[in-house]
Amino acid sequence: MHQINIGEDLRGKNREIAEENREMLKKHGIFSLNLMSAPGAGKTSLLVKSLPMITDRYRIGVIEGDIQTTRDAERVKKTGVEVYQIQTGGVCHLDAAMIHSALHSLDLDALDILFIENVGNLVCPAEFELGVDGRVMLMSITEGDDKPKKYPLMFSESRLLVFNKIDLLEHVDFDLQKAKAEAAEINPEIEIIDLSCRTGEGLENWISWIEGFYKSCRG
Ligand SMILES: Nc1nc2c(ncn2[C@@H]2O[C@H](COP(=O)(O)OP(=O)(O)O)[C@@H](O)[C@H]2O)c(=O)[nH]1
Ligand SMILES: [Mg+2]
Repeated sequence: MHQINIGEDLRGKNREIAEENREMLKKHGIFSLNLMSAPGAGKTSLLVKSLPMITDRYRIGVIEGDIQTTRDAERVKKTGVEVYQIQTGGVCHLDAAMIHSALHSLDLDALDILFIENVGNLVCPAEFELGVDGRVMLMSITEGDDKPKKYPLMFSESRLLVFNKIDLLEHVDFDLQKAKAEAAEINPEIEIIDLSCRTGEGLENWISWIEGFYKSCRG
């Protein structure tokens, strides 16, 4: 019996469009990162805090993915960077086609770095390639140190794991070493940064990581 695997078909089509995005970004010399996390881990906070630290050196664009509202886009716009909002209307992740139409709306010749804030969700965003240089995952220490093994795909697909909200460590039962060990078991290559958007601790490391990776991708 002939069966069509809709999931595989969808992901195959997505991968093709992701490759077109990759080519388009490469052609314009744009370095790009896909930020993923559960809702509330601090993706928008990280952008708002760190973009002003690099806008003197790079021309930045941000694609904001949300199910509803333009709230995050409005927060990020205040930093003065170019922001494009995607409202998925219920879809729990960004896909390559959504990014493709965003790329056609942005002035790509005017950008050096593109950040994509994915929809807050620990599962679906990891399944859809967008065509970027790297994926970054944020996990806040209020989410529980058992999450890496419960949601392994996002950990295995990410190049960098940012543990955010470390200012709250003394208030929650979160074993940072245990969470790091689990993440490293899933993905031995993963790089890790401890950070607090609230106190600013770790922001310099995040900026150095971006610049190091940027240079390795774009010379
Ligand atoms: N205590 C603390 N709160 C944070 C930190 N980073 C973000 N938050 C708060 O967490 C909430 C969700 O942050 P947001 O950036 O909107 O998360 P997003 O949904 O991943 O974009 C907001 O109320 C932030 O002020 C942090 O490092 N420490
Ligand atoms: Mg957000």
